[in-house]
Amino acid sequence: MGTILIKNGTLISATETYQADLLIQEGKIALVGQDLAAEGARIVDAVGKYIMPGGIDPHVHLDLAMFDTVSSDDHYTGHKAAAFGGTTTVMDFIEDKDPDLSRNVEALRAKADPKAAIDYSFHFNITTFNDRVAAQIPELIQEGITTLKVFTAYNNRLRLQDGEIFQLLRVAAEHGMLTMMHAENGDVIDVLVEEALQAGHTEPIWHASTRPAWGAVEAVLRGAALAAQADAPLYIVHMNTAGGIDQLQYAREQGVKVMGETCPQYLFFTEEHIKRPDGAKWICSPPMRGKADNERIWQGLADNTLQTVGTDHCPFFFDGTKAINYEGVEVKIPGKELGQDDFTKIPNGLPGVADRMAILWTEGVVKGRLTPNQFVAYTSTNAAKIFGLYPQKGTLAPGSDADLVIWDPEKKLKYGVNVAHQRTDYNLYEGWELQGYPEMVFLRGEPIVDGEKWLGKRGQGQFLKRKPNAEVI
Ligand code: DUC
Ligand code: ZN
Ligand code: ZN
Repeated sequence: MGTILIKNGTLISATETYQADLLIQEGKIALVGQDLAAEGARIVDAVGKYIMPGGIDPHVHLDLAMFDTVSSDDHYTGHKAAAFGGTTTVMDFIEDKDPDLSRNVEALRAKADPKAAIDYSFHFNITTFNDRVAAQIPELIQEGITTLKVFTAYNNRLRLQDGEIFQLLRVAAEHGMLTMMHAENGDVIDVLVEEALQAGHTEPIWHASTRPAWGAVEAVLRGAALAAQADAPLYIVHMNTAGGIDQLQYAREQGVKVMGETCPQYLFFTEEHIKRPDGAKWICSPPMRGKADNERIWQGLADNTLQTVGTDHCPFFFDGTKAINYEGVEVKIPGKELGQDDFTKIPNGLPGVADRMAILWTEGVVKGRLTPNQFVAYTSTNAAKIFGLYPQKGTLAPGSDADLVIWDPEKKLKYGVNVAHQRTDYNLYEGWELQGYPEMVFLRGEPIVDGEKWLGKRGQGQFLKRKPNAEVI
């Protein structure tokens, strides 16, 4: 493994910005300092460029079966897309289909390990809770899995009852594990969906109308209250409402160990997008809301009420009847058209893993809503801390994995489906003018992206065994 010396760049961490050289040896950051020299090293000149820790996206769904299809990025294509966008670690979710929990881990690893092109790990969805499950939860730590996800929606499928969530929070906390929550009100959603279908409503907007914002607001507070009563940490995924951020802020002010993630789609889009003729492109759960929600979520990032920006990357084709070319092969995967006559059949999810960093940089940093240090905290460092990967990941310190991005802050481009490497036929940010983009991306010291060139390989990504007792920030 080569020695690489990155000269004259500006390093950006979650707290500081400073000029330094950075030496990479054996896949790790060996030294950070002034005027470094290393015999035989490959020199990369980063004058005028920023060096940041590789992005960590704590929330993606690759190769996820949904309705009569599957999310269209798998553990190779999704990893490659992530890498081009500056992300070097992703975390997706294991389903608990087999009552022997470890068999589910084996099954997903068997699919993902040969394909993985960046480092990755899994959270574990707990959709059935009983004594047998409770007894197996601590065993997941040996597999390197320290995070459990629960749902307050999707009745009779994924949802746990409040009492079950309370018990799970306690079991998790006892073993230093973190519980994550999808916060919506499953009971209300079921009633409204039934009524909408009875009334013959078919359009995409009914997806949003049947999942009212208040359900998320109430469920965020419910989650925080359960966490407080269980004396357990909780991480609320994909926060989409102003009221939810208010509840998060309130609970944190009361000392509850609750943390929040939002996703770029909740910063930019509203129900108006879902009303467009191609509105199915914006269908995900929870849905986009209004402009006031966008603004409150930005505010939650600006004032550090929120902790991370993930993506919930779960792409589908807009028109899965037509093939696209991916790495020279024609690929066609059923997508949003499945729901053209019934909003409940639109596969839920959006592309985003490739878009996250560049969009957040232009809209957040360039437009003055976030500092560059907050950008690093939200896209990398905080996730490393919360999910037990710090300081191996998420920082540019000596001894850390040399996962980093050389970022060109001057690069201007028109973004869209032809720029992002996501395996789908559309991009939510089509035509957006961006400033700032990854120039080179390194995974454990290996360049995997160099400008337009893909240097990564299937199987190069490592499964990360995460540690329990991670920070609550
Ligand atoms: N929401 C989506 O839209 N898709 C996948 C899972 C989720 O929570
Ligand atoms: Zn969810
Ligand atoms: Zn999700």
